[in-house]
Amino acid sequence: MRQANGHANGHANGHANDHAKSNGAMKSTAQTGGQVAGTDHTRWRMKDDRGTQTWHYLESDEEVKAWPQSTADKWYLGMDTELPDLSPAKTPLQAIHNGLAFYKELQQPVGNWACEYGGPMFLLPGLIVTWYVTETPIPWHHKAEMKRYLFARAHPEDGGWGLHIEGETSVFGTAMNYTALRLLGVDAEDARMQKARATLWKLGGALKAPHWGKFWLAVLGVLDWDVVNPVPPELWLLPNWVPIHPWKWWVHMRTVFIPMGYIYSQRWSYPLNDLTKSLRSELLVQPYESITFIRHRNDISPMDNYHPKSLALRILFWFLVYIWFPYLRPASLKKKAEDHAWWIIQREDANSDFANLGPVNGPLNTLVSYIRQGPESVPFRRHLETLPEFLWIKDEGMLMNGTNGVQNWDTAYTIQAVKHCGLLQDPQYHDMLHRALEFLEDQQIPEECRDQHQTYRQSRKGAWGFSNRRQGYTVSDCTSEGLKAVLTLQTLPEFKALVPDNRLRDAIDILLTMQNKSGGCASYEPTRGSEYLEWLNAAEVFGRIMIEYDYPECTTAVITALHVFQKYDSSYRADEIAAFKARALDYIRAAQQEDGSWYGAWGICFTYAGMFALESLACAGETHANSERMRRACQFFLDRQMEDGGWGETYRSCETGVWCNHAESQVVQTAWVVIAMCHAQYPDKEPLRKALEMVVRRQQSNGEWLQEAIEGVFNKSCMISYPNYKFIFPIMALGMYKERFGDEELF
Ligand code: LAN
Repeated sequence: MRQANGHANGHANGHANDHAKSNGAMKSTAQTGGQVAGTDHTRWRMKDDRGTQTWHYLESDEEVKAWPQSTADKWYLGMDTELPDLSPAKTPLQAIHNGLAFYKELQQPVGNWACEYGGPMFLLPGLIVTWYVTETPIPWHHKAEMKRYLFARAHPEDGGWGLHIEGETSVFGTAMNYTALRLLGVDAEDARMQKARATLWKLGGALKAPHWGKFWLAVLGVLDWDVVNPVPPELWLLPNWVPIHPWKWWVHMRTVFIPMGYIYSQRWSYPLNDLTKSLRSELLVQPYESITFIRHRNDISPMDNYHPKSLALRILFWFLVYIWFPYLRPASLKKKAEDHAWWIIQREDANSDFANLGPVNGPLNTLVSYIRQGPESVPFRRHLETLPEFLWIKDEGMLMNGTNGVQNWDTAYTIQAVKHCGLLQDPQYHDMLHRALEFLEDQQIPEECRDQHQTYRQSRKGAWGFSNRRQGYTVSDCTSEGLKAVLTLQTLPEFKALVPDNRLRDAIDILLTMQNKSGGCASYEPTRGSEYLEWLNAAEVFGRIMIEYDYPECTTAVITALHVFQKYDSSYRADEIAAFKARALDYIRAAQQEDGSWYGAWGICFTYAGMFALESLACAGETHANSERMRRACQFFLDRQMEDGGWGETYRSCETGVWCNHAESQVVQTAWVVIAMCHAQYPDKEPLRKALEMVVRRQQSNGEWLQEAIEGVFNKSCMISYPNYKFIFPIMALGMYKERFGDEELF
């Protein structure tokens, strides 16, 4: 397997033990091959204001003095955390305490855990193009660190970039990141740029980019709009019953489609200047003037073509390009469609306080506000203020996160990890847990969206989202994990009941809306459209994006949340809850594959989904002893256990749907399997002991674990990092093993 970088996931966070003691910036610059001047990493601070996270660079010594760098900041930046060495762990409990001693120091004062959420390599360029075309100045320190990051993440051999940090070089990755570096001021004759360019040319140049790449380059004025397949905003004007109406699409697709449609409809481009003119010759293999752009709409490099466009979509595009736009579309309809798109955008901005659903529609909405209302307008200004919430800095430089953080998700999971260790009532963790509870209380979404139905939004009052309350999107499993975490803590005498019953019930009301006919649950909403909509998937680089699907992960979260709630309050909507659970469990059973496994959509891959599915089955009383399903699932894992006791699969499992062994076992995936087997009440201690021996041997003397391969995924083809998983899941696995087999020495 080729990797985009010398190391799997950067040594993103961690390696306190072998880390240079002094200035993080100097160390990282050396690590990444030098040449790009960085900033002084001792001057970066992360501010967490009720879950709104932003990075600040302190330029004066006074500021530095007044705002000391936290341990968490140092860890994010890959600097020495200076946390002490602890007595070496031999038993699960010792390893848990050591792990928590470190991890607890990473908690933010407001109660949540934070971390880098990088991996995708197509996000930062969208932001940089948006800043460039709106002539937004970029602070020098951001610029410097973004350059460092992009160079650090270039492929060591061919100098290009992939779709994500571990992916193979693609036209999308290379054309976009090359462009981003040029917009950040890097010279075209820089040796690394020459190398990247040669690679891009070998792949056929920017004409071979997928749809989203062509779109951004058209915005920049480097490609002609004719090369971009249509994004017709008038689809929003169709009656709701039409099967392809965008309200039925997966929420990420439709919220990206709205501003893209607006910009496409306007064919808005930045006026040509020397730089963009030069980019035309740098990114294209043939002279710009000689190209008939309209003929290259469907040109795409094989490296980028994960989901080739269907014949139906190509015919639809042909009709739109050659008939609809030139001959049929009345100007009044264009205006109506654009006005409507703008109206929805304004609602999305208002309902998320400009945080926006994600890092793609955030910059796009910014650009629409600029086009529509100008550089001085309030919406545009507000967008500029919130966009930095997507930025993150680490040892390698500055990147754009996949969301505006992981706040609720990692915090809810942390509480549950401690629960599985039986340590919720241990006074040394009281303060940490209390603050985590306070955070979750504060982040439950208190009200419905404005114009909820006209904007096709799912209910959200009582929900938790993945990141923070401001972003404001219900997620089925985030609501479930939030609810479980809250109930787990506040039903203990040591904690106050911060979330009152009516709000717990609101969360249940939300969950009860989330079930599909199949019994399964999807991510943000129940599935709205038919799977045939995948024929309209124009993004090429992603799979299964057009609609919501059933996920064993999300379904399990809901099942277990309902289960926990039933024990707490057996009267509220009891029959509906029971029926929901029964149907959801049937879905989980049906989703098991022949070989005993489940395919994971949000973590890599079978190890991740297996952990959830077995928790569901355990909830229904199935065990290794009484269930053939459980036995098959355990056997699937046993057959794949590695020499050293661990498990490891690569991201190729997600792309191909077939288990792909990693060259090395992975701490996080090993923990997932141990958790799964504990849920199954697997009777034989030995394979699990051996697995945890490996996990504990990899624990550092200060209690932390180091970053290994990337953990998460979305849309089958794009990987994303979950750096806190290396604490949460080993701790949870050690806890569950200890509860089951006792606290004897592991080795
Ligand atoms: C996420 C992150 C969290 C994730 C879980 C909660 C883990 C999952 O169980 C449900 C789905 C969800 C909420 C999820 C959906 C897709 C996201 C938002 C992401 C993987 C993070 C980034 C990704 C988003 C789509 C990235 C932007 C790219 C586009 C193609 C629009």
